[in-house]
Amino acid sequence: MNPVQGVDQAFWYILGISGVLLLGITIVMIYFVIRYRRSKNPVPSDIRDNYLLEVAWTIIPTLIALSMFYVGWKSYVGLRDVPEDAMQVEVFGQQYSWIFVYDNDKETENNLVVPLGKAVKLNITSTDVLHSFYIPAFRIKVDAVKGMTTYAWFYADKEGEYDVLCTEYCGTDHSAMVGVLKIVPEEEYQRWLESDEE
Ligand SMILES: [Cu+2]
Repeated sequence: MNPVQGVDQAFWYILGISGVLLLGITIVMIYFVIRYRRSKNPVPSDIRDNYLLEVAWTIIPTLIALSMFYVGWKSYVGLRDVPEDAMQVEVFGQQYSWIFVYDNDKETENNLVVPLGKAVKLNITSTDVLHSFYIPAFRIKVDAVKGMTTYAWFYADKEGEYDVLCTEYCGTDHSAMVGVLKIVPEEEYQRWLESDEE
């Protein structure tokens, strides 16, 4: 599965459960406030020990929490498991731009071009301070740390242009540390890769 779908599924699943709980708890709370208000129910009943109820309210929320963990874990594994045929690009974060280096030593600034239909692995590091490499459209966000290589991957399945951002405050021009990801047809990519065009 494309990790974008995995992340979105986890998001909607957790949001959905949160919504159901919010509604359910609020409705029951409002009902109790009205039904058991002092004028209707002046003497509170003293209820003790309900074995079945206690087991139910322990087990059901545990299962719900575990199911959220499972959906989240699956999406995380999707983001970390790089397909073997992925092409690789080296990424350097620096104050204040992203540098991309290709197999043939072509180097670009703030301009990541990849061919349509390919899995792309980005090997990410920093030349100075902490940055964070972020492409919202592909749900990837990974720290760029000096002296360490982290990675992210995405499946370039839609032609177009997408934002590349730094999402870790890295200095005065952090907000200007913006690049673009261009997904283009294979032939156009090859032509670009061999050319001097940035
Ligand atoms: Cu930065």
